[in-house]
Amino acid sequence: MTEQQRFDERIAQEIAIEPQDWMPEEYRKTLIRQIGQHAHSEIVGMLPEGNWLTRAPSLKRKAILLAKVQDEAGHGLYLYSAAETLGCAREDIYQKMLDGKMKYSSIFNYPTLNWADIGVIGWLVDGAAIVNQVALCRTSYGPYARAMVKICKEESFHQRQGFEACMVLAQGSEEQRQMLQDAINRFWWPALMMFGPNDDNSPNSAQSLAWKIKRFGNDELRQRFVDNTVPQVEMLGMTVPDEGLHWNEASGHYQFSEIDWHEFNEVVAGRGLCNEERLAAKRKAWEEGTWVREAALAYAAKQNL
Ligand code: FAQ
Repeated sequence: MTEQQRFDERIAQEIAIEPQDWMPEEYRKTLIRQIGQHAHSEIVGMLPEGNWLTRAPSLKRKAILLAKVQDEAGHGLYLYSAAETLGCAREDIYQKMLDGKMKYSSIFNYPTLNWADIGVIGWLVDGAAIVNQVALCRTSYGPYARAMVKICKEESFHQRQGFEACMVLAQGSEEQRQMLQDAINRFWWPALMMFGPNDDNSPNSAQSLAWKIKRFGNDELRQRFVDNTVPQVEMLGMTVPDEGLHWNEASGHYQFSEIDWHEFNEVVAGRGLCNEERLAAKRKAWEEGTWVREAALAYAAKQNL
């Protein structure tokens, strides 16, 4: 049996591929790309929420937000470790992100303008991330699948705290209710864009599905998110900013309008509202952290003497 046949058999039998196993070069490259982008998303994703750490409305909310942002750093670290098992160096893929040569999720290029945005990010953004990541718990590469299990548990807590923060606003003053609706209006479509282009325009999907890196297409997961979330919007007494949204009796799903793909493509190409600001913040942190990395390395070298 050739190495390729052994690999194909493992994929067919749902046996995880592990770092020491032979794998096609393209499989390895696709995983480094996806896991790397996923890791970058967690790290850049700390910025929009970090913006509100000093302005959270109470000590309780500040403590929760601090823990959530810290979890995101942890998720980034697991994911960089998972990527490294494929033979890449984290410094290298991190530098690619800083140079704009590797992507991170489009969602983090939108600004967080008011406190309701923080509740809505937990509820909608983590909610969308969970739908995608629960599917990835069964991805074919072992270290990625295992990282997803722990990450999903933490994201699930994030999603609930986000919904709870939104519930408080929904039961608050008229001004608070308007703030919540405004945040939903701004984050609804970007959250739907997190699932990527339509399947017809998704160059990586067919091969990633065949290799079981992806378990479902982008459209199916996006639909799952809409079906889960519309009743939650209604429960809050809020509305979805989509006049075309309706329940389709025949399909058993909510039908929604076409996404603004021009906006999606612009944001992914680096021309979103906050792309420059996000990368500038990460470059500054990297440069200003040089002495910390040097000191840590010098300390480690001394310990090994
Ligand atoms: N933004 O052929 P496809 C989080 C790119 S959750 C930017 O469909 P693929 C938690 C795509 O990379 C967010 N780029 O690609 C959190 C590809 O570009 P390339 C992170 C996007 O990979 C919550 C090209 O378009 N989650 O961070 C986007 O098969 C709250 C063509 O697309 C993950 O990364 C986009 N939205 O499917 C943190 C999940 N969509 O590389 C803080 C893992 C597509 O060929 C606060 N990733 N692109 O130049 C995946 O499941 C997949 O990579 C998809 C895209 C579904 C995102």
